[in-house]
Amino acid sequence: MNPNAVSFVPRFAAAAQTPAPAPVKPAAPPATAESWEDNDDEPKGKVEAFHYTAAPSTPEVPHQPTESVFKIEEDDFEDEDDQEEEAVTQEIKKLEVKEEEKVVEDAREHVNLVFIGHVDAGKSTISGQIMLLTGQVDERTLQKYTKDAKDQNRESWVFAYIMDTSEEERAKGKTVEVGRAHFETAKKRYTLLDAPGHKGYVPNMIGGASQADVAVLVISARKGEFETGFEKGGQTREHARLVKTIGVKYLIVAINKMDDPTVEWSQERYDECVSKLTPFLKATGFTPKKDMQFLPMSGYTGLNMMTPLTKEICPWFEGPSLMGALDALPAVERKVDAPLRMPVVDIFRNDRGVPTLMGKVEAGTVVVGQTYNLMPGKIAVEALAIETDISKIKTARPGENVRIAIRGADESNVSAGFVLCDKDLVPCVSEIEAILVIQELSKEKSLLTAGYEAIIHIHSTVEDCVITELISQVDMKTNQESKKKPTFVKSGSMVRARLSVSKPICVEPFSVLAQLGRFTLRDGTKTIAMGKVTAVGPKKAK
Ligand SMILES: Nc1nc2c(ncn2[C@@H]2O[C@H](COP(=O)(O)OP(=O)(O)OP(=O)(O)O)[C@@H](O)[C@H]2O)c(=O)[nH]1
Ligand SMILES: [Mg+2]
Repeated sequence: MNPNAVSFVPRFAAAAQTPAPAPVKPAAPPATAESWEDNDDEPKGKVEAFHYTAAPSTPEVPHQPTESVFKIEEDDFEDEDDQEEEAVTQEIKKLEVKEEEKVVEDAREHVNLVFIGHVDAGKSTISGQIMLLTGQVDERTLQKYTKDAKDQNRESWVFAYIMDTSEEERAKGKTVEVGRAHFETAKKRYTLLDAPGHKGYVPNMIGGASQADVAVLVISARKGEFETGFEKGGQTREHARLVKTIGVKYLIVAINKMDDPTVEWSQERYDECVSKLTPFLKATGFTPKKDMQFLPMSGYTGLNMMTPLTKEICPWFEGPSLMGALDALPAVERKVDAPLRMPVVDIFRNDRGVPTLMGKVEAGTVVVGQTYNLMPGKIAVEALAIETDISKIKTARPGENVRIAIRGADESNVSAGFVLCDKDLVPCVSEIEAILVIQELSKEKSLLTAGYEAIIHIHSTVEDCVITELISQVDMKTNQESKKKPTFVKSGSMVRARLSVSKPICVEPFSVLAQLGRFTLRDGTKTIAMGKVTAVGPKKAK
């Protein structure tokens, strides 16, 4: 995701709401000729932003924490030019005084939700609609977006404009950076991540998905679009495989655009999509009813998003609305008592100039006032204050997406990919052993051999790597490993291999902590393999 992305707060003060009834909207939006192009033109611009090995000292888009809890009155700082240390000390004092009164602990589960799927399936429209239906976009803002969309000849993208805020995204009608927002229901709190569907932005998509617990795979039921997005290539398959590898626990498959004139809530079309998708998703590792469910919906009209469908609209569907399905998911299992692991997605200065880490706690807890270590380098840092998208908290538990103001490090010595730990340090290595599931190799490099160079994406780290050894071929069905070392492997096979990374990275074996032990390998614009770390560090002598 874009580490510099501004949190979505069009109207911060909006009260948390229980789902509102879906608004009555005009009929289906006009389909424009360009609405379904998965252009081959390689997208330019912000895709590079994902390679955040070096965090920019001055973010292009200043980060705007939602109502900052680190706010201090102006006269607290008599001399603005004073040493940074002094400013930080003042900050801490202030924080200590106000700590008790401002802390808001919320017992509701926090869930990280990512919208994935082929380009133009409707991910941003659904995300924007959620913001609207949870009362976070006021009428005036919507009117402005309606006008902007009309001016750019993209009337039907009005809800997508709520999430797609950059000029590039609006001009193209495509998400580039992962959009981020927060919403709540009576039962849960959600961080929403709106991933781009275009194949050129897969690295950005991986960044967002790597923080998610639950994914909503958005499928367009519109005539021709389901076919392009799933049957004839498209990003549907790659996204589904990616989220499974990355550690997403539940998949909701939203068959979207059911209102479209080519669909008109047809049960036949819905069943066709479901029956074609099911075998593929099962093969990917999702089991219907257990960790996967389908539902029909329309992001554009808001139908079946917050409240279940009425019989007048759709007499044949008995299931829940999107929000009903999300709220009913079992609580995500969290490793509260495990050693602390929080991969750093970004480090920036908050509005008072205090270095602040952004990331998701994957295991363990972070408590204000305690000292921790940032790896690599074992840099000791103190957690001065913690805030989520909506409130200040004292303890961040696994699953929380937080910003932590720290003392002891800053953007000069810490960047994305570092991991915040307690005394129990995360392994930091330049060699790993892993099981790789080979995806689609290119025509030019159709055989994967020792010496293959790729880019590894693991939690918030992106690094160059090389496959140094193929150890054994693994049978996909039986998991049996060959005794003989393979000299090469092809697309669709599974192999145990050793990898060497250009710089030490923080990883855990998959069996210890899945989130720090799953990765993807990319080569150019392709995801060539997905992997699970089986051992860390140099090869052990036998
Ligand atoms: N009829 C109809 N059109 C929809 C619906 N949802 C989205 N669309 C249209 O589909 C087009 C693409 O919508 P987006 O929300 O930008 O799609 P996306 O999946 O975010 O696309 P990328 O970000 O490029 O991957 C727009 O013209 C939307 O109006 C829907 O439920 N019904
Ligand atoms: Mg989008």
